[in-house]
Amino acid sequence: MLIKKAADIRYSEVTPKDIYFNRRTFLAGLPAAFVGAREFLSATAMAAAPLANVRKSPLSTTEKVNTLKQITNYNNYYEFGTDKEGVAGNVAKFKMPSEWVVSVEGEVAKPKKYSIDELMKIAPLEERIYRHRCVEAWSIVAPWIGYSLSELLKQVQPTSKAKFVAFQSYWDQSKQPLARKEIAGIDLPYVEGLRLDEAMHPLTMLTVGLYGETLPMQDGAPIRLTVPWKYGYKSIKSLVKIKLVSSMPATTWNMQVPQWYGFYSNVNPEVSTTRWSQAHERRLGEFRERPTVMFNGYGDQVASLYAGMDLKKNY
Ligand SMILES: Nc1nc2c(c(=O)[nH]1)N[C@H]1C(S)=C(S)[C@@H](COP(=O)(O)O)O[C@H]1N2
Ligand SMILES: [Mo]
Repeated sequence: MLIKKAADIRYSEVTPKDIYFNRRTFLAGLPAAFVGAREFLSATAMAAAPLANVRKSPLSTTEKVNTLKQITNYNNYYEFGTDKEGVAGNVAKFKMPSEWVVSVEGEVAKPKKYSIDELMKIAPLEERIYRHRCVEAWSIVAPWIGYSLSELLKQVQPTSKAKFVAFQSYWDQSKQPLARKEIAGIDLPYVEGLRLDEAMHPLTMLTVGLYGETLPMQDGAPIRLTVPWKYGYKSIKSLVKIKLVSSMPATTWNMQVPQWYGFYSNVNPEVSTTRWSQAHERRLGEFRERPTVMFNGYGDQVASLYAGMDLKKNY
């Protein structure tokens, strides 16, 4: 985030949105056994696997969706380099561990280490078309697949001491040679956090898929967080730990530049603490800027979480 400005976005050729529907038609033609009852080939396979029995969500926006090509070739994922257009190429060399485990722990009655197969079955999968707003003033609209994080948190039963949720990303320097502070410019592993009520909000999503298939590595495979009313850096990728805690946890960008990046990081056009003005944003693939909307347009659903709070102070 310290490297490139929004003006550096290269509007390279973009596949038509049709590719999505072509893929759909293609998937529809596959034998049932292959697509099968929420069949999930393997989180460890690099190739995207189709996800079946995905319901449409009423939480989706009807705005024009960005193409798969746009969403998977312009990424912030510093463990794989700081060049947004280079992440897609860098992940190709990465070999995911064959057993991916997400530990859900801390202030919970029932801590548990979940396999990806278990996580795929916590709740029915939904396609949710969300706006995503990066603090660098670019935005996308993406058809994520997953379910509300609250479904998982309910299973582990937070204790009365649980007030926040701390998240941690996968980090293994031997497999991610660019994931070093001297290159990434940030301390690793990447960590994030939410207040418990924010984490329990139905919009807060555990995301396992994109465009009908398992999540591409550059977008945070095999499982990530998606918090659509906050700046994109809150949506932490490739989760390995979810810990319920009693006090506000440390978060990566806040530790890095505290005067720029607060804990809450709600999208707010009136607060521009960073070197990017937050008043406007540019949707990937569009030329004209558009005004930024408070809470990224999710105010009706989330504003009540912050009743009585000074959002200029608590940025
Ligand atoms: N582990 C990890 N998660 C991360 C990041 C990162 O560098 N590492 N970047 C964040 C930022 S700044 C943004 S904008 C989003 C980008 O998600 P996308 O590449 O899927 O659009 O991921 C967020 N999650
Ligand atoms: Mo971002």
